[in-house]
Amino acid sequence: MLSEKELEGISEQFKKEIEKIDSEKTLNEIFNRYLGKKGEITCFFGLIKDLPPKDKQKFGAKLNTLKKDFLEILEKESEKIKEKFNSEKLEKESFDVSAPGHKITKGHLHPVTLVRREVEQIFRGMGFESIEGPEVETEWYNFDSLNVPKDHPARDMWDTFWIKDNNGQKNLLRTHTSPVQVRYMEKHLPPIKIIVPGRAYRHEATDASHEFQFHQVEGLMIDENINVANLKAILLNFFRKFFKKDVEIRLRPSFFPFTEPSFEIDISCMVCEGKGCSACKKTGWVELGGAGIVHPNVLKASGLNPKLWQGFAFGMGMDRLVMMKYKINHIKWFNSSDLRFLKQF
Ligand code: FA5
Repeated sequence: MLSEKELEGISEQFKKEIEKIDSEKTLNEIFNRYLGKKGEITCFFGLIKDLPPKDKQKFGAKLNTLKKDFLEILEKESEKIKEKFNSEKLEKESFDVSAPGHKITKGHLHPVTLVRREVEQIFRGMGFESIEGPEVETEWYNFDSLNVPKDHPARDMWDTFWIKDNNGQKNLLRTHTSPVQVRYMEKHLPPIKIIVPGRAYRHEATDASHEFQFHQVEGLMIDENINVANLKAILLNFFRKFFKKDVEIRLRPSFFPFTEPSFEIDISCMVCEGKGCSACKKTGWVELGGAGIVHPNVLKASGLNPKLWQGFAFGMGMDRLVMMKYKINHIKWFNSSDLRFLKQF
């Protein structure tokens, strides 16, 4: 039965219980007991409808005031609990503001990235632009456009990761950076002076100088009269700047379907200064990449007239450049994530 006496009783009882609050848990219990879904005040609201009309408004107002007072009191108690909790936490966590802080260790660039940036900088100084191309390549760009038709034995030089066909096109992880030559020449008229640093992939048995995933830097220079002497001058200038030494280079006759004539680029061994050691297999020379004069068929496949334009291309192993520069004896270190190795750069 809803009466003034009843409400006064509840109010008294509430005030006594408030004194017992010492935690979030007891606070919630008291809230539920009075104001929760089945709390006493909530139930009283449900009784108003049975009162005679003259009492309805009176008790309704009283109950609302009571509810508001209860909520305010509980709110204040909640604040007190939070303050108590925070000051206890601070006491436990007190720290010495004068103690030296922990130094945050900084990451740094991978040696291959360092070398890539240096290579780009040196070539930029000679007027070459640095270009990128896709690592997932089509059969056309990786082989056919480079004068390597289907069933040509030269394809066997590159053990290949074929991946899913797309729109009837055979796709692969590019085996070298040379496809970017054609991609670039299709869209740009000579004079052309670009380098293309990037990853290449081959399904390869790995050893000290071979990985299945490695880096190359391609070079391409096309104009009216570019010849092997220009190639040699550019390479020599590059190597001398890169190794900061008087490096010798040797162009050894070789074969690539996309260049004619073709060469292997050798440099005098950096480890023994050309005298002969284990790194150069006692020859005094180390092979760094391939090069040559761009084959007329490649110019045609790119939409350029070979009667008007000619030039050279080269493709060097970037990992090999890093190995020579820092005298690293195995290519496996580059992807090993071994901090003992990486921290040296
Ligand atoms: C090529 O890839 C030609 N595209 C190079 C070229 C470009 C010739 C333009 C003519 C004109 P080759 O397969 O020889 O050629 O690779 C070139 C260089 O890449 C090698 O000399 C070597 O330094 C590096 N290389 C090749 N395979 C690997 C490998 N598995 N791991 C690390 N480096 C490699």
